[in-house]
Amino acid sequence: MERTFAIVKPDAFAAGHAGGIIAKIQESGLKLVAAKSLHLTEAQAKGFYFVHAERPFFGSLVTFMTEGPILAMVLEGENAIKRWRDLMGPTDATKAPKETLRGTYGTSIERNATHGSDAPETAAYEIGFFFSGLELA
Ligand code: 3AN
Repeated sequence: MERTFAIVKPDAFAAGHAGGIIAKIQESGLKLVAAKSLHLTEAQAKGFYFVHAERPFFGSLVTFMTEGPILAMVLEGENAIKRWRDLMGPTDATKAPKETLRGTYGTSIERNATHGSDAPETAAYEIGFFFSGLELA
């Protein structure tokens, strides 16, 4: 069993797609372990994306991620990290296959509807950033 961290980003949340994305998660067999909606502050978004701090798109990414509420989730299942990334599709929504979440709900490389951890270490960091042990019991 593996856990991964997922976000419905501000673009998809504002457009009312959180329900559709949760439905896809459940159809895929991944278990929704925990979920919460919140509106990130600038400091929180910078902390979450600290690995990208030196990238040219960092400021724009932080502005996007703080423009409105998000849905933060923990998903569980065999190979959950890869399965969720396969459901999302590639980072650039304009190149994502239509049947993927980013292909369906995203509009650009930045406004790409969803986030997913890319490795067990990042999943552990990201889950711990948003959820306490009590919320994951
Ligand atoms: P992924 O979310 O697919 O793992 P990362 O971790 O490389 O992709 O990038 C984190 C986030 O930064 C992406 N989800 C996207 O919103 C944004 N991003 C990545 N690359 C670019 C880029 N070249 N221009 C603008 N935003 C980007």
